[in-house]
Amino acid sequence: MTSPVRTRTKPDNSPRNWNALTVSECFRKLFGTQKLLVATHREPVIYQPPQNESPKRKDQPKLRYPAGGVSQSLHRLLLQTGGDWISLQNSPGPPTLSISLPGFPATYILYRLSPRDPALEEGYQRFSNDLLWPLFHEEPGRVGARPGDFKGYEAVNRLFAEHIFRVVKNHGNGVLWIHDYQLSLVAKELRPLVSSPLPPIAFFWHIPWPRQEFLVHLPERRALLEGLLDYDFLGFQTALYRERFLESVEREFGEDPRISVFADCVVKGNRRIHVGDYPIGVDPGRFESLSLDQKGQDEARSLLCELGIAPEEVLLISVDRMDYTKGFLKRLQILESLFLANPGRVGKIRLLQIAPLTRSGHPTYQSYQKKVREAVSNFNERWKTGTWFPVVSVERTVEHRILAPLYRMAAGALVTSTNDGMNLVAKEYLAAQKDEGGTLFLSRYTGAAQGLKEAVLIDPFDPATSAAIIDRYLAEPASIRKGRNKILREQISRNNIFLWMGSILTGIREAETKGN
Ligand code: ADQ
Repeated sequence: MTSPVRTRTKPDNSPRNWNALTVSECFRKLFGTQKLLVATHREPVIYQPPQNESPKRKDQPKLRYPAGGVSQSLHRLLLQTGGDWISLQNSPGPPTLSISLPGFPATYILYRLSPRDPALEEGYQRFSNDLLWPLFHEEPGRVGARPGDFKGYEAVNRLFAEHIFRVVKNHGNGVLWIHDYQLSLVAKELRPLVSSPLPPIAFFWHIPWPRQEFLVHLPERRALLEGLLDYDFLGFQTALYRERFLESVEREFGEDPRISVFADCVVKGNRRIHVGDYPIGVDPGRFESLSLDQKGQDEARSLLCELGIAPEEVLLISVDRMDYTKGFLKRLQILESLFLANPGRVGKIRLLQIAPLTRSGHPTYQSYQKKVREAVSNFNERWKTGTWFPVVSVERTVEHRILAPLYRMAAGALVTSTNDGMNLVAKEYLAAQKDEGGTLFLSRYTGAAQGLKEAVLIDPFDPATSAAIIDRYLAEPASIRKGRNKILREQISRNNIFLWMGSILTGIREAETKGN
């Protein structure tokens, strides 16, 4: 097996400034009138059945859109290009929905899968969320899967593959784009079903790729890696994760003469699998204009008032699902260190923590969420003065039109993840800082920190130093903070979600050409 030095040059991803339109033009140029097929674990819409079913007045069902930035950008791409989307069904309604929006030229079909066997689905969920999620975030202590769960994981991946097979047969899609750790075996399950050549199958891994000493805790690691090598194109968030993945392939298949690892690909027999890093971004223009919208600002101010936060208080904001990888307890330790080191901050600086519950039917999450609530309540008890207390928690999703002005009003954003594939909140916060000097305090263990070199980095495992950094940088002159934001905002403007999509679509086409 060869193992050359893995240096690679980035392709020239012209045009320089990508936007929604250039991505759909890029798609047309590369794939003509062929359709895109996207597969994700979760759906891009939330279906609300009609409220009123009386024979006289029949309401229409409504579609709401979840807050996640990635699924909404892919959703808008499909509304431009047309295509198909396959997910597990997360809300009521029919098994197929035709999705269109005023102002968009195309319609796409959403296929909503429901595994027939609940035991297999439970195994799939456990393998994904109790094994892959903790191990790939390097938290082996939280692993809770059971032997046999892999069967469920394979079965649900097969269900996706069977459905994709039927759609591709009917629609002749030009490219298949599968997402994230729940669906790593779809290509492997799909290939045996098809005798004619398949369109290129791309896969994006949204979470970190761990160090080998954590991967070895996964008994099914070879099956997982083999599954990934059945894709034609593999994308990771950062060069570090790409490099670790290539190293895992070398370690696991070092003796296999059919497999060679190169800087930007793995060759397996007569197949070439492109492996690249494509840091995901946000739609900065959207966040900037939402942050400046008068109505949204008024609603954000009312929310602060409702929560008892006065306009003159220094506000720190954190926005994340209440997941253990987001470092909620470490965040409190940092605040504790801040108050101990600088008691003058008590009564003057507040943390607004917007933290919708996630996976809350799950015992690990139930106990983590209980712990976070207790820790916040004890912390508030310890540091309250009169009616003032330091941490305000909102355990629900806040719409982006209110969230963006809140980002703008906050003097700082605290991102305390102990491990995070990218972290889009960091980039959303910067996008909302037009002419503002709000400081992003970014955990060094995020993919975002690997790209945003000028950001103020903190270490959630070192609360005292992180607190000192926060204390110091909040006191910086506005001109310095604004100067830093200018540089960071230029970076997130260039490396936006559209560049991510455009680079991947271009990369898929290039990989296909090289592979033939
Ligand atoms: P997540 O772990 O979900 O994503 P993140 O990247 O921070 O994390 O994205 C969260 C998205 O949800 C953001 O768009 C944010 O605005 C939104 N969101 C979170 N809480 C919200 C709230 N209370 N109200 C409204 N919106 C809220 C996974 C990986 C990440 C990777 C992304 C994308 O774990 O590392 O960055 O995929 O690849």
